[in-house]
Amino acid sequence: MRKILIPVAAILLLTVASCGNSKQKALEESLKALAENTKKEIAKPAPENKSSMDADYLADTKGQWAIDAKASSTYATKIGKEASWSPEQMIGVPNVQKYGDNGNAWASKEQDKGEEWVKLTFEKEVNATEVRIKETYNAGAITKIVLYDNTNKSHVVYQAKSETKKNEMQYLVAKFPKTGYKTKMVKIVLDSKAITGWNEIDAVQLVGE
Ligand SMILES: [Ca+2]
Repeated sequence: MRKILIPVAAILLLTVASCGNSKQKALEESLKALAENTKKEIAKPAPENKSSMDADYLADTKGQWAIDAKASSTYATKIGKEASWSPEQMIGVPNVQKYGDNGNAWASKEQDKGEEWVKLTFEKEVNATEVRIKETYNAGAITKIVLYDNTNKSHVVYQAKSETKKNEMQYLVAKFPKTGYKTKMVKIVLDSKAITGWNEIDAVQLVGE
């Protein structure tokens, strides 16, 4: 918008210079209005900021964020919480606020190798009703969610074809009837080949009581 306004202002200035005094005041006022509009444009917050998408989930007393994380592979070159793109980047509350490649999220070693998985552990065992996965880059590659009960038996609670590639942040929310078993471990399977580019995950929440 600013780029358009500046040439318009320049034309108006030239007009003012070649005009008689009678029209000058009106033109000066137009220029003033243009300048004010420009300020308003600049003052607008960035439209990409979608941090509010986390608010309801952060407030959910039945939701837990992961306390431990593992993955089939990682783009991280070092081990642990401090390493960008490590599995540990999925631990805790979401901390990626804008769509894009971000070291505060997990990324696999290769972009489009094929099947990848991540495994999250939560503090408290619950009868689960929902899993929420915050995808922050090249979203849509998740094909399966598996819960493990306290005998380590696996239960598939979500299975789907990968979605269409999304160039925006999203939560994949899988809802299912309350499990008859207790769980505190979630495995997420991704078809990284189906959605080109790194399919990054910022945080995972397990819902239940
Ligand atoms: Ca994160």
